[in-house]
Amino acid sequence: MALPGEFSFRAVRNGKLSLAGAEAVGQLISAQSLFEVQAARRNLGKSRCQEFEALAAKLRHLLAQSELSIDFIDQDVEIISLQAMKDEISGLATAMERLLTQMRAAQRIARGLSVTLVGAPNAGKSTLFNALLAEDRAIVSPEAGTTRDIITEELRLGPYFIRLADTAGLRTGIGDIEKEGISRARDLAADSDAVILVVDGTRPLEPVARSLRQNIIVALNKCDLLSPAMSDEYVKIAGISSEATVIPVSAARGVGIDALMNAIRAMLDAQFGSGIESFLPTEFQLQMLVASRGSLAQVEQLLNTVGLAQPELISAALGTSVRALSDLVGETTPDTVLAKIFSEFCIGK
Ligand SMILES: Nc1nc2c(ncn2[C@@H]2O[C@H](COP(=O)(O)OP(=O)(O)OP(=O)(O)O)[C@@H](O)[C@H]2O)c(=O)[nH]1
Ligand SMILES: [Mg+2]
Repeated sequence: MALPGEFSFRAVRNGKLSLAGAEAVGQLISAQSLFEVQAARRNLGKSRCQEFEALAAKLRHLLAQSELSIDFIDQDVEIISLQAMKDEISGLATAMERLLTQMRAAQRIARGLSVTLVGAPNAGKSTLFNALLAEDRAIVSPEAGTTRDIITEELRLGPYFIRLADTAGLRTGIGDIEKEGISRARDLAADSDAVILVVDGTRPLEPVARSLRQNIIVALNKCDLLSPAMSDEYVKIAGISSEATVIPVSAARGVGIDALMNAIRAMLDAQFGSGIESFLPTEFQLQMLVASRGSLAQVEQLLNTVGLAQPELISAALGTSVRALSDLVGETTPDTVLAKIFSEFCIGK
């Protein structure tokens, strides 16, 4: 019987497939969303590794300069000036940081983002939840305290897969079950990538709903019962931050739902947009880039403290940085790492 990932492993061993390509095959097999499928397909393309290879090439060039400085240390020849070295390194560090940000954002998108509806009881959270899903999912009633448990459903929004959550209405002075629901709602809101504060525009804002952190979109609900002037007035009186995006909606009538969707999309784009077209790294690949960046930080520190006086230390750190990148693209990956990568594949493949 074939071992896990044996065929991809043979392809890599025989130079038919790059290691990054094999990782992309693995990502494709385990993909759970369209985003992951698309990212894995992009990763399969050869060009995806070029960014890392270009970085590695620049690092190798600097390493060569540093090695030359060791050979000529007794003679008074300057191979590369301190300033030139510093500039090169800081350029590379910036490029790596940018890649890291994009790759982390891509990982977050792949895992799915969370958007949570919170607000006072009866504000219309469950009605809005149903309207966003275009499905009669959560129970809606005129009774305050209808929703207790957190209800989640998946929702597709452009490139994002979202776990949309409906929660218990936030209020004080109630029974134990509802209290537990409220505490869960608060915890979830604190961990969410975007929070929608649903407020009932016909009632004063509950103070308990004000103490939420940033990343908030205010859905000013029941606007079917309000004139536009009343909506504006509400925002002022309720003391909603002028920085918050306020979208008037009528969850019951389906008004303003598209505008709300667009606001959510914009909030997610601001945080994760850089990951949409990015290289989606495996955990190993991300670790290698972090390691490479870490060694570069050591080089920066050396340059800032002893300058070029100890080129052998600079060479060592540059060497470590290059090796991490080579591991990332699979030029020099040790057998233990290979075994680990392929063990996560299904039999054969
Ligand atoms: N007029 C009007 N009524 C609405 C609107 N949205 C919700 N309602 C009504 O408001 C009441 C409460 O709605 P729910 O969606 O159950 O409110 P909730 O925020 O989930 O309430 P809890 O789960 O108790 O915290 C229901 O009677 C809804 O029909 C709206 O846009 N306009
Ligand atoms: Mg509810």
